[in-house]
Amino acid sequence: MSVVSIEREGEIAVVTVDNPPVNALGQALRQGLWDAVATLDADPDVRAVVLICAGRTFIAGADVREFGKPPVEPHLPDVVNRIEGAVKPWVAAIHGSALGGGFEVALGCRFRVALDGASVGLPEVGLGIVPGASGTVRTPRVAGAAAAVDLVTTGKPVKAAKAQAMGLVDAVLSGDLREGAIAFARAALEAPLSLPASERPVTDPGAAFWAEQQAAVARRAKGEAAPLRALACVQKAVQAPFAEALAFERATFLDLRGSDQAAALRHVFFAERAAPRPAHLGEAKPLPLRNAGVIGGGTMGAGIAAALRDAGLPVVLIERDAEALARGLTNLQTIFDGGVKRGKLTPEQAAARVAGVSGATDYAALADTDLVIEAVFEEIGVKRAVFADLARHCRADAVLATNTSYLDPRAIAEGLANPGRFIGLHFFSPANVMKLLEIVPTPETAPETLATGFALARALGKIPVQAGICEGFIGNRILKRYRAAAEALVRQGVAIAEVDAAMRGFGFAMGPFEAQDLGGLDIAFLQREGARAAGQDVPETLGDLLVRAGRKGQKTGGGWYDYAPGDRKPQASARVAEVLAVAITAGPALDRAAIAERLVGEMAAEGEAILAEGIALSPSDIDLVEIHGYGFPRWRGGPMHYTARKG
Ligand code: 3H9
Repeated sequence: MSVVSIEREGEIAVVTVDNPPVNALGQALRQGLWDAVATLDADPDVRAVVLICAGRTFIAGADVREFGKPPVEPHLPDVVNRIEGAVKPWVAAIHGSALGGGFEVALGCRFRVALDGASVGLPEVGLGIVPGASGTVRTPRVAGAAAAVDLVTTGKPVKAAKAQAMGLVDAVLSGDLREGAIAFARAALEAPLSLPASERPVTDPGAAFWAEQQAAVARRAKGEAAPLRALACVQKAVQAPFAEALAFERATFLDLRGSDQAAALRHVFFAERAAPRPAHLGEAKPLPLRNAGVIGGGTMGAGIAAALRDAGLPVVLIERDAEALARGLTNLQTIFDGGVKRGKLTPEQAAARVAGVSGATDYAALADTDLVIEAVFEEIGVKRAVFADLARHCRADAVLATNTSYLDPRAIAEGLANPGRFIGLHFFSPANVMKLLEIVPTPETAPETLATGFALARALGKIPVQAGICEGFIGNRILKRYRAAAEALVRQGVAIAEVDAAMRGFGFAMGPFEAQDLGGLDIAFLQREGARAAGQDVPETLGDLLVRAGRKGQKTGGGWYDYAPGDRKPQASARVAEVLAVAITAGPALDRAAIAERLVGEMAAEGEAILAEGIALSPSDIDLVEIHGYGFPRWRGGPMHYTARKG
């Protein structure tokens, strides 16, 4: 079947694009649109054309799968120009999302109408590129320079109503889009046509505006190249004739398309889309998820409960006594209050989220719960006692999950009746914000339980990654190696601040030592002490020396750095130098790039070991863990992609 079909409604032709799943602009679709212009221009009975899409969305953009290959004609900028140059005016009828090349096609149309709920945008910077088919050139001509800068440098789509207010779409429709768009086209024919986008005048906001935008975009972009290049395209579009600006945009697009950053971001794009539905789940069906229970209302438990509420699930929160329960409910309230303060929730929405949580101290409240997630203290005895209680009170088919980050889930589930329903679901703090969910089945976990873990991740909007059982699973195991490698550099004389600066330079928001100061050095210390007490041979770390000297991080006024009271700015510490002196010997000097290469190489090496042991199922899963759980810069693609590409 053709991806483009044409029907007539009197003097209006309707061109329907049907290229599942998202109507991406592959070669066949570009050709189909190209031919449709010629067909309809030649038809004397047609006076206007409605361009509409079948399926879940309007054209969602260029086909990203074609980006690694040589471009094939007709090229998209030519298709867009041809639609704009058609003798009959085209009306884009948008539902779902008109993104990237999809929105550029819509900009080639004389009019754009959108269903309420639809969105439009130019998300190309998220793929390490700039719009390549006139998005940066036509957008300022329909919506002005400031709106164009916002759209192309952030990549964030805007909803129909806002798009209309910005001038990006001409009308917002509700009800039947096809009928509404045909009626719009008929009415448009009654009035003089507006100018095509390429011929509209545009005002240059002036040098001060561009300087300000450059500073702001550079600050946000950190090491990412595309946002500043996109800004340069908009500036060119405002200051140069249309054709010259189009050529500039195209050259920038082609240059970036072959860049390391674009390859990395494409890798992440496909990894993220593949993660929620891994092929190995096969036919296993998830169990129904109508409600959930959370055991423990501490930071982690409250965060998990908030995430469940954000997804609309009613939650029962269990604590051991009334006082602890009150604290847990307060923690939840604080999370939703924060949402209101940041403008993410209305006070009514926050109230509804809180109202959907019922607190209890008696496990009997979980009698009809589909899924229970345990988030209590990391101590095996405490956790086992929780699961013994759950086994007594929950339905035999309820999924029972532990949020442990270090303990062996098999040991937690020991003796549990129906062990097929047990699974590890490792959230990252704050659990209502962080996107990563490590899903840890035991050898006895049933396929339906595993499928339910993935279904939960989809419902919560999280990125699920399956992990095998080992200490720290995927993420914390790599973190341990990363920290050890960072300490090894300090032992050979590299300054602590140099290591942190190197990793910030690489693209992390924080270096390994600053991050430990923020989170606290004591948790990992206590784990090592626990292992030592259990007879394991755990070598003394530099972190141990600091904790023993009373330096647990920012909360004690100092860790790897000193902090002035009330100030989070790390200051080099004479006391730290004194405490660590016994362990430091002078070694070869390393520049920051070499430090970052060393540490990322160590992460990738641990990733290789994890793969060889079957703890992770693919290198891209490891990349997702590092990007979504540990702040690895997305535009570097994750440690596995980065290291493989360097060869
Ligand atoms: C561009 O347009 C450049 C131009 O300026 C210049 C050109 C010259 N290509 O996300 P989902 C697949 S750059 C190929 O789960 P949803 C995706 O892999 C592009 N495939 O759906 C998945 O495949 P599978 C700018 C694509 O309903 C399936 O579609 N555009 C593309 O949750 C479903 O995806 C963008 O960046 C693509 N462009 O969300 C938009 N997009 O089923 C990217 C998706 O095999 N797309 N796939 O796993 C999206 O944001 C979402 O897909 C969308 C739907 C919001 C549209």
